[in-house]
Amino acid sequence: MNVDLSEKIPNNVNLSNDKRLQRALEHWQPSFLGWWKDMGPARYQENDVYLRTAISVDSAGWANFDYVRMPDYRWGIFLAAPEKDRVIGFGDHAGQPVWQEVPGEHRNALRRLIVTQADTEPASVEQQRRLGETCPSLYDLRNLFQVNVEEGRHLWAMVYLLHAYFGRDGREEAEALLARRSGDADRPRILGAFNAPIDDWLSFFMFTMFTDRDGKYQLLALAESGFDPLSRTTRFMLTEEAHHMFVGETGIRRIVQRTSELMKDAPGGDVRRAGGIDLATLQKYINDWYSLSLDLFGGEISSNAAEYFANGLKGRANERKAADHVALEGAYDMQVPEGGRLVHQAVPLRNAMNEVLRDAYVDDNQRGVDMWNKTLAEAGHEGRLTLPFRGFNRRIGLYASLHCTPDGTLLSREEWTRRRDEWLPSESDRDFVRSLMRPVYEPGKMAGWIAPPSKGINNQPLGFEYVRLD
Ligand code: BYC
Ligand code: FE
Ligand code: FE
Repeated sequence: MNVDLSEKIPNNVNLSNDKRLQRALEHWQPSFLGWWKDMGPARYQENDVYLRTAISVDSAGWANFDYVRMPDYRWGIFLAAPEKDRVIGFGDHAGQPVWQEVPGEHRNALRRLIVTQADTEPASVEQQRRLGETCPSLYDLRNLFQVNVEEGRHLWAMVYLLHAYFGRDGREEAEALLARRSGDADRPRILGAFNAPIDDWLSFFMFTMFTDRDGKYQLLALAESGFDPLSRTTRFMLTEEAHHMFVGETGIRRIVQRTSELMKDAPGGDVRRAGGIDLATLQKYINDWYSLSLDLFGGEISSNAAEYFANGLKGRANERKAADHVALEGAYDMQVPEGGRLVHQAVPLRNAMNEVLRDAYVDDNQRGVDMWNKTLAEAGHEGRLTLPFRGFNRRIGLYASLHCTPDGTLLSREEWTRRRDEWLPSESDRDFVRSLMRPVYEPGKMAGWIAPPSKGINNQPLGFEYVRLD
C-alpha cells in the first residue's frame, strides 16, 4: 500500500485512475492552500519544522520524520487497507455487506456526519493560529505544528469523501468548509467548542487532552460505519490522533509536575508568584474544557443518534466488544433533571447512543486525570485534580437547563451567577495565565511554568532544534 509522493496529491486511492475526481481535488487544493496561508499558523510558515509525514499506511511508513516548511507538507489522502468481506457490524442491516457507494436513502445523514466531522479540523487550526508566538519551548512549538498539519490532512480526508461520493453538493460543502471561520459571528464553525478561543498554551493542552479525545471517540464510532470509505479513512485518522492526545495529556502532566515543584520550593508555596500555574487554576481550566467537550457528544437522548445506529452509519466505539449489536432491547439508566432534581429514567438503548459513547470518553479522561494525580501524590502533595459532574456547565442536552456545582449540587441561577468564578476561569485568571505566556526559543530550554518532557520526538534529544528559527 505505497503512496505515490511524486503526485500533486499523495494518495493511496488510485487518484490518477479517476481523472474527474483528480481534477476536482486539484481545483480545491489552491483554495485549501489559500486558507492555510490566511488561517493557518500566523508565523513560521517559512521555517523548517521537524515533522512527521505519512507516506504509507502500513506501520513502517506512516511516520516519516524530516524538516519541512509547513506549506510544503504533503497533505495526502490515505485510507486504511480494506478488510476482506467486511459486513455491517450493527443496527438493522447487521451482517449485510458494507457499502462501497452511498446508499440513496442515507445520503443526507452521511453527508451531514462527514461535514460535521470535517468542519472541526480546520476550525482547530484557526483556533490555534497565534499560539506559536508564545511557545514554551521549541519542542512544544513543533508539536503544535504537527497537530496543525495533521488536522489539515484530516480535512483532506473528509473532503476526499465529499468529492468522491457526493457529487455537486459534496463539492459545495468542500468549499463551505474553507469559508466558515472559528468564532465568527456570521459564519461560525458548526460545533460549540470549535468556536471557543484558544489563546494560551494551557487552553491548548486542555483542548488536545479533552477536545481531540472527543475526536478519538467520534472517529472510533465512524470507523464502525457501514459506509466503507468512511470507515477506512477514519481508521487511518485515528493513528494520527493518538499523538494529539499525547500532546495534551503529557502537556498538562508537565505543568502539574512544575506546579508540584513550586508548591514545595516557592516562598510560602505561592505558585503564582513564582511564575507557575496553581492547582486551583488548573482545575478551573479542566472544568471549562471538559464541559465544553462533553457537549460535543450531542444530546443524551437523541433520535438522530438512534437513526445513525439503526441505519448502520455510526456505531459505538469498538462495537465488536458489545454483546448485542442490534440494541433494540434493554434500556440505558439515565439521570434526568425533573422538577429541580435528578431522577432516574430508562431510555431505549438506541436513543442513548450519544451517552454510551460519552461514557467511554469519560472513562478515558479519568485515566488521564489519574496519571496527573499520581504526579501530585509522588511529590507528596495532598491536592488532587478531578473531572466535574457530567451535568456541570453544559450547553447542549438534558443538563443545559441546570445550574450546578462541579460535584453536582443543584443551584439557583442567582447562586450560579454569583459563584461562577469559583469553578470556571475568571477574567483575572485568564489574564494571569496569559501573563505567563512568553516565548522560549532556545533549543532545550523551557518556560518556567512547565517541566521538560521525559523524552524528545523520534528519539531526538531535548536540545534538538525542532524548529529552525533563523
Ligand atoms: N455544538 O440529536 P442531537 C474532532 C446540534 S472532534 C453545537 O443532540 P446528534 C476534532 C446537532 O448538530 C469530533 N451544536 O445531536 C477535535 C443538532 O443540530 P440540528 C467531531 C450541537 O446529532 C479536535 C442538534 O444540536 N466529529 O474530530 O445526535 C481537533 C441536536 O442534536 C452540538 C463529530 O462530531 C454542539 N456541541 O449529535 C480537531 C462526528 N451538539 O439538527 C478535530 C460527527 C449537538 O438541530 N457528528 N449539536 O441542526 C455527529 O456525530 C453528531 O453531529 C454530533 C451531535 C455527535 C456532533
Ligand atoms: Fe483531526
Ligand atoms: Fe486531532
